[in-house]
Amino acid sequence: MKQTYGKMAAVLSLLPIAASAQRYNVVYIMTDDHTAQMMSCYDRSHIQTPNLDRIAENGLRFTQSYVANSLSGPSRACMITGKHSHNNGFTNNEHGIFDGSQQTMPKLLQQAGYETALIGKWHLVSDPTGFDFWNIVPGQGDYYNPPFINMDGTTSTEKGYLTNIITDKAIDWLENKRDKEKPFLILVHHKAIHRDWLPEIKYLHEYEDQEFQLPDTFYDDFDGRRAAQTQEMHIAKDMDLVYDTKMYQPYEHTRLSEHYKNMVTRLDGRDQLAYSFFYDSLTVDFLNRFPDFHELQNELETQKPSQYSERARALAEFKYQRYMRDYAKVVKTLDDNVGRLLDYLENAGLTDSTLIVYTSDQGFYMGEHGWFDKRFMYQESFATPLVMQLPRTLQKEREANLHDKGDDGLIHEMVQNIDYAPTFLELAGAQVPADMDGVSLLPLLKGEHPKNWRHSLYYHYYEFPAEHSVKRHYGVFDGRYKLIHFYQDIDAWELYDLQADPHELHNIYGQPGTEKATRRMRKELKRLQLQYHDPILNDFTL
Ligand code: SGN
Ligand code: CA
Repeated sequence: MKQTYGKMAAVLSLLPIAASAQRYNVVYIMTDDHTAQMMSCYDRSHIQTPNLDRIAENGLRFTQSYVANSLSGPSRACMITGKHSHNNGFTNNEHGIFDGSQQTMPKLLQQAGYETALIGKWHLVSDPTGFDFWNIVPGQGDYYNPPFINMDGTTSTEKGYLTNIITDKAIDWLENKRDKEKPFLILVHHKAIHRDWLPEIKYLHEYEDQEFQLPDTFYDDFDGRRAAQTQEMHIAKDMDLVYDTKMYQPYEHTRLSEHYKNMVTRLDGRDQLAYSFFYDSLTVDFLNRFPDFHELQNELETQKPSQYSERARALAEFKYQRYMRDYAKVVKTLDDNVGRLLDYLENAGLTDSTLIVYTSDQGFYMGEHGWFDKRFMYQESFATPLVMQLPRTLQKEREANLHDKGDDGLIHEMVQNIDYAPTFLELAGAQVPADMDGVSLLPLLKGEHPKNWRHSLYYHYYEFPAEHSVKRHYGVFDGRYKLIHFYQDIDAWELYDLQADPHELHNIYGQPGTEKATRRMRKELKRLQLQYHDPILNDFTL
């Protein structure tokens, strides 16, 4: 009898947690192109991001967080469906229209009694479905005085800087628009830190005294990596002097100078003056320093990086510093705004019952290999930052689980953006559909280390031919070895041992001594393609 009572007490003591689990809210903040190298809880070498770090300090930081396809639209589609690109149908930005009639996590949460909202960048072409409220920017959105598409199909232009406006709208929905009787999911999707890194006017002068450290691989020649040799995302070679580095001269036309003018002239008179005053004076310095910039740029475009002359290197490094400074400014406004949203959630008494997630749609290159942009399965763009602040009861459950071991707030298991949907569903007490490719992260959040956790990740990138010229590829990563196959107009295999070669400079595929690792990784790749039903399997015999 005593024993039975003990068991009952144990069951009863679980009830409040189970019941409250039904009501957890989710605030999901996703930026665009924000990479771990520019977030101080991941990497302290460049800038400080105190508010983003606050989420990790109060909660968790994932050290092995990856995307399934390193590009905006596809990444968003993976996140919202919990499925790899070939299973949700949105494989690339250029030809896709997201099929909004399919099963999605927000729809399933609605069915579970949640109120759902989406604010900011959507980028999936069709109108959002599964949201009680949405207010999105068209396409990539604009940083200055941005237009928004409303649910009735009308467009309104808002005054101000996009990152601030998205946060205002998110807070307004949380405070005034939602049904406070219901648990909620809000997706706060920023355009920041997307190209061409236009700063908020008040931060124009930030980071101007900082010299950013050049990555060791800045002058990489891509030996042994055929697909990397033909990319067009090189700071020295491809970055537009006007559009990207903002060295604007009225009579100097570049491929993207008109595009640039259209963006900057969105600013109101006084702000436009402040903007022009700032960048014009930098342009004057630039012209004094590089009167021969046409010839130097020509050298950057035609020579191997390791062969650049000293003057050409100076121009390449000038472009790098401009890029880093402007990117850092855009992060600064973002960090402020995440802080503002966290303060709101705290003051509104919502943190106890809310999971707060911060991530990006993919990582980005900050000069590693000489690059900007993303797309490749190499670490900087395959990985994406992921930090979470847990609802109080869940945090307590975690602490109880980790009681003897201590909690360093780090999760080292391999996770992927297809896992968010199952996680939010399980957190809501809803059924996770069997056809989702991702798995719920809830056990990891609770401090468990499931023995059968995945030991490898699958990746597939499709957007070629397209801007930046990154060839199609798929691959597998097991935490140490990475096997990649570039295909379509190329047939090139790459294998890296990240333990020996963390910067992925030495493609060891086909080299003596790698036979065993290659066999194992090819087998694993095939296993994942079968598991996820990737039709590419029919095109290649592995
Ligand atoms: C735009 C950018 C590209 C970028 C893609 C995809 N060019 O086309 O540099 O790779 O978006 O980015 S721009 O001239 O318009 O700035 S994504 O994050 O949306 O996938
Ligand atoms: Ca992006």
